[in-house]
This record gives sequence, structure tokens and C-alpha cells, in this order.
Amino acid sequence: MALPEAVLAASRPYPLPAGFRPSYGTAGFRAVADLLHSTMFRCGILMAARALKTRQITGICITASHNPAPDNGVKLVEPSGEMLCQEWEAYANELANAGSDAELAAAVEGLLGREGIAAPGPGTVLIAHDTRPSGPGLAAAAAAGVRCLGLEPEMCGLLTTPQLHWMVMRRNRGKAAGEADYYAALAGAYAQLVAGTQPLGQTLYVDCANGVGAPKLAALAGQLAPAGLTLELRNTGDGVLNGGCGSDFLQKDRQLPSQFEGVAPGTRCCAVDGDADRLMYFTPLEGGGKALLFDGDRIAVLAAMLVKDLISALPGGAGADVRVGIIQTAYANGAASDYIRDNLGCGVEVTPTGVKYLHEAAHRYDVGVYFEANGHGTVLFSKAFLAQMQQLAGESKAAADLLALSVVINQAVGDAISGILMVEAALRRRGWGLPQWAALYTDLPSRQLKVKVADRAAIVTTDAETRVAEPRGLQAAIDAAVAGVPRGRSFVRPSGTEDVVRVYAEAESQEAADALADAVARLVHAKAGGVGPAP
Ligand code: 16G
Ligand code: MG
Repeated sequence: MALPEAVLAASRPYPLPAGFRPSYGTAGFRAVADLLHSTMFRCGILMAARALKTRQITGICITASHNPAPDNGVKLVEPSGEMLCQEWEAYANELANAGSDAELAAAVEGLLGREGIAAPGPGTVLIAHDTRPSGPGLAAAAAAGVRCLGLEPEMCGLLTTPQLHWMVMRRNRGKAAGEADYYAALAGAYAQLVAGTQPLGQTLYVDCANGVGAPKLAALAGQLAPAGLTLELRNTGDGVLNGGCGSDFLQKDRQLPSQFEGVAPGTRCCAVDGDADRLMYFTPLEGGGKALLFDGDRIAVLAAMLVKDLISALPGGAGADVRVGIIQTAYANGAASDYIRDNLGCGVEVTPTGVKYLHEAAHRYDVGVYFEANGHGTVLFSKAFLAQMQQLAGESKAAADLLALSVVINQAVGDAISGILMVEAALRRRGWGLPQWAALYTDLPSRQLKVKVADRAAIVTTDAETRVAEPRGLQAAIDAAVAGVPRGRSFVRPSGTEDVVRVYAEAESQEAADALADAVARLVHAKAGGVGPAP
């Protein structure tokens, strides 16, 4: 059967639901799970085409991350293990929105023609899913899409998003890429990083968000115990996915997640999100109910300190020219940015929100540390730097440790599990507990609000989302609201995942931050077509 006919025939069970207009957002497609079968089928075709184009393995992870359990979504994985290249996002939208089987077949033919792709196969696409009940059915739809172009889907079952990214990266490098290999690599490198140091001597409590992180951390935990790290897992699947728990809940409300009521104030705790690609450390505060957060900014600072310590210990001036950069977004707390600028002596870059932008920027350094305040992030090492460390590793423990760090911290994408090991190793090597980490700087109080507008695309931002270009006059009004607020800063941006405009404000006191956020939200409502009553 010729290709377009194969697509026509195979797509019949997966019609685009009436009125559904999927849009490739910041990190892929996301919607109520029942709507997504056609989207998954078409993503299967897309990633099969990507595999044919690159002659390498690609991946599909079915997850809606920190969204509620009835939602689902898809994250698409390049052969490098990174997110789908941005040039192909337009194809994703085109295929996902084709109105009929015939239109889809034509869109596929157009894509193959434009990219000069000879199909059918051979090739392989790895497919995994998180713990949502809709996962296996949606994975089957994606697999049907892959088969359309004559490639083999390889069903990997339940995995965290970063595990699938890691497997795609490793497979394409010809390296051992099974789940057991992932645990062995991480645990082995962690043991090396902490060799000769005292264990922190306290169990680490992990909020698993009732998601896929729970079984995966349980599988790894046994291998960490011999190196002196004991995990106690909470919210392991007995409650609602992301419901009253997980890193997103914690960051939004600074409330203790469920199942942490009895944990003593000061205890080292952390939380991952529903697909375990976001990490937040925290500890219960005295008085109950609230948590002190150690967010992505603070993790970035700790990571950069570890990297700088190791680089400064390299022999013979090898560390002198190493370019270390920290990449943040406008959401980075001003106190964190000040601390980095004043104390760490490395470059700081700000990019728009979304892992793909930070990740791209991090590649421009020998060592690029990137974290969003919400806990997405990793540390990327350039190939040239790692090759240099390989040469030095025989004579230099610091070089060997930098290599170990590059194994601990996922080189494909931000990974909460490897993030935990990096934080634990960094604290332990300094002999630090949470108090020393907290004492580095004090976060400026901040407030985030959402404003409903008729069309959020009416807000156009510039300078990495720190300023508004349109509607005209809004930025001047925001500037006027910020002027005179001690340590005041505010910006607005259209969300990439929700139909709202987001407002961020920070200031010297919580009252001032709240008042500034309110004032800016009113400005957005007035000048950008607010819907409903003014905030
Ligand atoms: C997605 C992004 C995250 C970003 C968030 C912003 C990835 C893997 N995830 O979750 O990086 O912080 O969107 O959401 O890129 P917003 O646009 O609704 O504020
Ligand atoms: Mg996530």
C-alpha cells in the first residue's frame, strides 16, 4: 500500500474530535485525555518521520506532568534526548490539526516531500507513559502512528519523562540504555561524588506527587543506601496524582504536601512533579501547615557552587578558562540573581520561560547551569569540556568528579531524580544541612496572579519576557507602578500552557509585593482586554 493510503486507513480509528484545535505549547500538546487519541496517533507519525530524517531513534512520552489526573499530553524527544527541535513544531501543529483522514494524508505527504524523507522505515521510536490511567491507550495510538510510516514502536511502558529522554540519548550513542542501566549509572556516579565524605545522617523525605516518580525512586533507593543516602517516599500512589502534593502544589501554595504533617520542622524533604522532571526541596516550618522552600533558583546556586569548587581544584590552571554560565528566566527571585552576580563570578543569562529556551542557552557554555524557579533544570557539560576532563581524570580527582557529576545530572533534560542526587552530593561535600543552604540569601517576597483576557496573544513581550511591547502604553504604566516600590520588580506574560496572562511582582515586603501584583493585574485588565470584573 502506498504511504498516503496507509495513513488514510490507519487514521480512521483516530478522528480529530469536533471543535478540538490542539496547539503545541511550551512543552508539547496537553488536554483532557479523552480528546487526545488523534493527537497521539499523529505525533507517532511525526516522530517516525523525525527518526527517518535523522536516521536515529526518537521518543514519545505520554504525560501531562503536573496537570490534574484526567488530563494527558505528550512530550516529543529528539535523537539527542532533548526536546523536539523548534523547527518541527510547525509540523506537529499541522498534523495534529488536519481535519480529516485525507487532509492528514496530504499533510504527511507534504512533510515527507519538504524534508526529502524516503519512507517507509526502517527505524525505531521509543514510547513511554506516566501513571495516568489514559496512558496505555494513548501510547497504543502513538504506536499506530509510528507503524504507518513502516517503523517499529518500542513500548517502554511506565517511565519518568527524563528516563525516556535519557534512554533515547543513550541508545543513539550506542550505550547501555535500559532502566537498570539508568539506576546503575546514577547510583555509581553518586557514590563516587560522595566518596570520603560523611553521610548527612538524616533520612531524605520525598513527596512523589502520587506519580511515576514513586516506583522509579523506589527502584533506585536500594542502590543509594550503601552510599549513605536513605530515602523515605511519601505520596507514592495511594492518593490523587498531583492532588495536594508534588512540586507544583508546594511552589504555588508554600503549603506542606499531604502526608508530611508528622514530619518534624527542619527535616530535609523534597518533592517531584507528576512526571518527575521538576524538583523542589523544602522543610516543614514551625507552627504547622507551611513549608520553607528551596526552589529552582536555590538549586541552581548550589549546583553552580559545586561546579565552581570542582573547577577550581583542577590541576595546572586547567580551570582558568572554563566558561560557566547560569541561565534563568524572569521568574528567578531577585535575591538569587543578586547573589549569583555578587558571589559566584559566572555569567547570568535570562531567557523566555520554557525548558527549550534555557537548555539551548546552556549549550553555549562549557558548563551551563539552568533552572527555572519552578524546579525544571539541569547542568549541561560541553563535549570539549568532558573530553578535557577525560584526559585529566587519571591524575585529578576533581576532573573525575566533574565526569561523575555529568553522569549524575541528566545530560538530556532536567530530571528530578538526578537533581536529588546532585543536591545531596553538593550538600554532603560541604558538610551542609538545610540551614547553611538557606542562609546563602533571603528570597524577596513575591506574588503571582492570573488575569483572564479576551485574547492573550494581544500581549507581546520582549527582552526575555521582562518587558511588554504590546499593547502600547502597558509597559509605561507598569514602570510607573514599580517606581518607588523598594526593590520592586514586575512583569507580565501570556501563559504558554493556560488561557491566561500571568503577573509576577516582587518587593521588599510581602504587602508591597501583593499590592504591586494587584496594581499590575488591574493594568493588564484595563489595557489588554480583561474579561469579567477587574481584579
Ligand atoms: C511548561 C514548561 C516549563 C514552564 C511552564 C510555564 C517544559 C518541559 N515545561 O510546563 O518549563 O515553566 O510550562 O508555564 O518546557 P506557563 O507558560 O503556563 O507559565
Ligand atoms: Mg513535569
